[in-house]
Amino acid sequence: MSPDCNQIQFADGRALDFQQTRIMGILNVTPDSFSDGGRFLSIDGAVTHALRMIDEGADIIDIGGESSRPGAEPIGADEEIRRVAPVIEAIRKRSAVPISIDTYRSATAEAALSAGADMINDISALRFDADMARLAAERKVPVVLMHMQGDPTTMQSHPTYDDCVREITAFFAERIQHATAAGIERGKLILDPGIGFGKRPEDNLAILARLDEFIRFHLPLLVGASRKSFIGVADANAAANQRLGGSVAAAVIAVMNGAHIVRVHDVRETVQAIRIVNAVSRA
Ligand code: YH5
Repeated sequence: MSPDCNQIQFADGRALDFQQTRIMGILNVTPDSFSDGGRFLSIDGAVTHALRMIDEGADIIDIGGESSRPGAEPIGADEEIRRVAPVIEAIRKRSAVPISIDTYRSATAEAALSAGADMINDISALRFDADMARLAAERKVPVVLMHMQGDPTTMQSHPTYDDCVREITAFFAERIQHATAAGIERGKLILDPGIGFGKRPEDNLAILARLDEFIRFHLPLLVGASRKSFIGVADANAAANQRLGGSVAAAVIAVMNGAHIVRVHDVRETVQAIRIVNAVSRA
């Protein structure tokens, strides 16, 4: 990858360029997201949803088997793999779309890569599983390094910062060092400030306002604000399914302030909004 991060390269030699903003569609594969009436996981439902997001313009599908919502209960790697691997295989049969695995467990990432995933999205930035960096280095896959204060079970209990953006900047510098020392090529790294992960509402707003400060690393920036609670806070605690307008606004601001990839639930609406941003910036 060039120093001004024009693209990321997958292990098979394919690349994703950033001539245009890239849309990462969220695919939650948890029993509550695609269930046949409760406890069972529907592979078909998840695959159908992925194909729909691809049709709507998603450039990457990000698959997660464990809810990383604040306070959610962790599951084991075996259950996580059982959820995501069949869905990855089924999408891979039907589409060449780049697939990202949203996990902090190396066993899950390894199974996902074997099933056909192309990149690792690690909300712990290689901190929670000591084998993750080695796996990423060996497989030569792109890796998202996301900032989080605390861990998913406790992160929203009392997040505090002097200066959130400065602390995230220092975190990125340290994590890039860690990743490259483990043998991951610098050009495989993608940085994500981790909106909603141990952040107060004002921290999330500051991240969006000052996203351009992370451009200094000359690495692609990923932002995931879609439907997160700070959007509800700005609208009388709007429910998660009532946050489309705020989510699209957050994606637009992220792109205007330098994001290369936005991670979203509502692909069609976000693609439409981002096309306008890109068209105006070229006008
Ligand atoms: C992210 O930002 N987020 S999972 C709470 C919500 C809505 C959505 C209703 N994985 C990110 O999407 N990976 C997640 O309230 C992520 N960046 C990256 N790289 C949390 C999520 C969500 C949480």
